Amino acid sequence: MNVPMKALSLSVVTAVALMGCGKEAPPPAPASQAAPAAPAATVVKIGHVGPLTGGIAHLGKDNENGARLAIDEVNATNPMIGDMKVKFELMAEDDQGDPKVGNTVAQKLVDAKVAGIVGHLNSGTTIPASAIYNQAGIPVISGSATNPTFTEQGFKVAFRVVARDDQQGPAIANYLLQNKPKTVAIVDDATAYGEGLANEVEKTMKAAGVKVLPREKGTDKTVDWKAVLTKVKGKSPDAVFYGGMDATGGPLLKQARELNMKAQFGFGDGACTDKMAELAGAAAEGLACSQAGIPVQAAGAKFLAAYKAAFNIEPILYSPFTYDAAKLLIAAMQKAGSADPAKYLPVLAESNYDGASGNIQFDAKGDRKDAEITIFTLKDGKVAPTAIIKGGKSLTLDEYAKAAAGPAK
Ligand code: ABU
Repeated sequence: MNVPMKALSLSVVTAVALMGCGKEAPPPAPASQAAPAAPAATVVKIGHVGPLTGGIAHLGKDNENGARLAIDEVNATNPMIGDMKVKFELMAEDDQGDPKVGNTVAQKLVDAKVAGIVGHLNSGTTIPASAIYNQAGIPVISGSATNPTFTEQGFKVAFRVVARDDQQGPAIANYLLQNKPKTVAIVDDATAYGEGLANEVEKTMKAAGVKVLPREKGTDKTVDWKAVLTKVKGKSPDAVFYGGMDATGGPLLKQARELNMKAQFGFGDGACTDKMAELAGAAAEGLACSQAGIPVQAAGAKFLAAYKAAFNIEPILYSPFTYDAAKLLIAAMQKAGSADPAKYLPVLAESNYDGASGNIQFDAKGDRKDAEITIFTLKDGKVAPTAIIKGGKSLTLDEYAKAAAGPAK
């Protein structure tokens, strides 16, 4: 369904002159003497959704920071859409990583007449919420949801700027296969992301002739993995893959080493952060993990410096991607000369944008063309990139930068 321009209800910013330092403001000048009012800016709302509470709130905040930085930067340029002066406003919402809350928040953003959405963080919230955005005709770009279903529903409004789990799963599985495991255990957190990624890893392992043990499961809140791990240890796997986020993966790895498990561990992007060392301590050393894009340290230098200056912390994982997602929405509106989703959506679909995470173009499904996958190992308490896979080639960080495939900004 298309949303007509007038339905966007773009409100007018009221300019408020701050009258000096605790002193009372002088009486207003008579209308005849007043300086001509500056042209008012029209507010264009952009939604961001991710978990801002719970175990992965740090990742939700990182994603939100990326979108906020993009919007603040654009606002500082006195942006225009066509001949209209605009101010972009971020409506940042917490979906707690819960699909039901995600749907409630999605409806809230639709009711607030946002022009576009960056989010959600989790595949399990993004997939159902995308049906609500699709119904309303509002574009949604996720900077982190990797489950293929998001862009397999035929929704013209759905886009992602990271790779998919049917690309990431084979990549991390093939990395683990280099050690020639004979038996592999796979554990997941029963979410759309964790289970879906685990399925992709299992497919690749089985195709390589590896014996895969019956699947073990937890939830996205499990922090006591002892029963699962004791069962797995009894079958002596050479490698263990976990599909889940860092808040649950950290305790899993710590408890595995406490049980003296020697297997090689491999995780996906949701658990491929420096938080692993914080949660698992020395047990995290040697972990192999993947991310569905370039490593954060390979993001554009301008972005990295601006993020640090704005938030006084380093970006964690997918903030370069949510930064790009917000800028993509805005660039499409400006190119289309309209914040009406029906008008700028076709322009967004044809984006050719050089962002902090590299060049972004979408395929017909809304997936990022030629998306990178990075393989990391955890060393000295940090996830360190060992290979960036692009276009079927495996590159070191230096080779990637030299190949001019890197971000332009
Ligand atoms: N891709 C990792 C975390 C987000 C998700 O897909 O659920």
